[in-house]
Amino acid sequence: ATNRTFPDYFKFGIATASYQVEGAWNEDGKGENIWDHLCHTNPTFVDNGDNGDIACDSYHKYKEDVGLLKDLGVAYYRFSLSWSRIIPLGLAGSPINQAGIDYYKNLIQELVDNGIEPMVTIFHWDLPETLQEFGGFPNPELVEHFAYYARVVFENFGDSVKYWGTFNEPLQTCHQGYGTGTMAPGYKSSGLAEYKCTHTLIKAHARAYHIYDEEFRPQQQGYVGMIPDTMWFEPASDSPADQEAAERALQFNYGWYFNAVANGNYPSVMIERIDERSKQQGFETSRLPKFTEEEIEYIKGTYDYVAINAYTTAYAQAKEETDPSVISYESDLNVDTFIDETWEQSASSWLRVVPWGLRHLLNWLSKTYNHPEIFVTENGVSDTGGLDDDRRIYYYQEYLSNVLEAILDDGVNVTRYTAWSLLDNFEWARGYSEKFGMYNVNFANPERPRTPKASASYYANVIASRCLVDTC
Ligand code: GCO
Repeated sequence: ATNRTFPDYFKFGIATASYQVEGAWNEDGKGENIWDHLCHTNPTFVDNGDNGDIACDSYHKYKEDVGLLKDLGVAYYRFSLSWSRIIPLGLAGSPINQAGIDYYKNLIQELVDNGIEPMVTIFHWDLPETLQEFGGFPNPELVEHFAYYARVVFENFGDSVKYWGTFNEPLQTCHQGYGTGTMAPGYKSSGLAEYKCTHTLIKAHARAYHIYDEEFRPQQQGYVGMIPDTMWFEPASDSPADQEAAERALQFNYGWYFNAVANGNYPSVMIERIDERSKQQGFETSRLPKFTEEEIEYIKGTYDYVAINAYTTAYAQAKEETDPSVISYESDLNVDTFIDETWEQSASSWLRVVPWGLRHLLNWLSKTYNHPEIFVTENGVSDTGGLDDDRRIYYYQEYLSNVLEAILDDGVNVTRYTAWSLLDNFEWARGYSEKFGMYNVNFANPERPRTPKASASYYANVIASRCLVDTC
């Protein structure tokens, strides 16, 4: 790792998400969400039949969590709001749950009192179940429901919250939620419903951005963005075909969302390929929905910062065109990916440790979106447990070193870094088996005690010294 130091303006934070840590799934008027529903009705979906009913119990232990944040010395805490805790039915115009509002007001106040800035994700996957019964994100009416929710949260929390993220990893919401069916609501419709999902979601994002702009920004003076994710795709060779394949993979993963936010529309490579394949498949209109000119104008530029959740890397290689009879997102993209077996494996099948990938990705973002301010909104690694998490320390040290090199050597304007995660927590379909926390949580104990791992003191040191090694 480099022995240079992070600039003074650079901020370190750490993240969690409502369903993964809060618990209290049916307390104080909270409505059911799609993860509650999935865990309760289909327990084999999640490893060990785990669920988020209690999770880390952060709903009751938020003061203790803020104490841990204080120990780390982070500048900010990125957490998400549970839609159905605030609006139990999720529907526009439906009742607001004051106890839910109060919970987040208390958490925010506790943060502010401790000098920690709240950075709030409005939606991190826990859609109110009622909205799923209306079809979920593939239903365009969700734009209105989300707009109602966004207005409620800006109104209630916007005096203290200056950094907002509308949607966390929308790729996973749409691709895994409605494409592969590997995340709630577990709906499988690859190459079909997932495109409709994204269409709604982008309009909902733009709507929330404009609501903020028009009704809240003048007094609240904050920043609103979307929080998409991608892995880095490294061309398998320097052949033009492999380079194109890698770029196409980035566009289908990140550009699907952020090209829309930045430029108002899907990446042209997606439009061309999906239009063409849809035609070959006999569809009357493309499987990729179209934005009108007016919508393009409305969506374009709806961000105040560029965010990236990134964990890992794969090689991307060109491949023969897939038979047009196959309708799927994967064949619309049509890229082979593979990894280097020597890359260290984490406890998550999809996560190999490839520190240089993050530097390449930050450079790609900077170049592709015109040298914006960039926040790393998630980065971290899983293991199977234990307090001596030296591989996690190694991960943070090397990934942060690449962030610093991107800043100092490549001139990329990265101003924030957010570790995932504060606590071991509910890792979606993997339940509690994959641990991402800097603090261990004993899930066998109803008190859910937290214990710092070695990585917590490493990160606290980095934050205090702005340095990754002993010798800055
Ligand atoms: C996200 C992430 C987190 C995961 C983390 C490790 O959507 O922000 O999926 O919720 O826990 O990425 O997989």
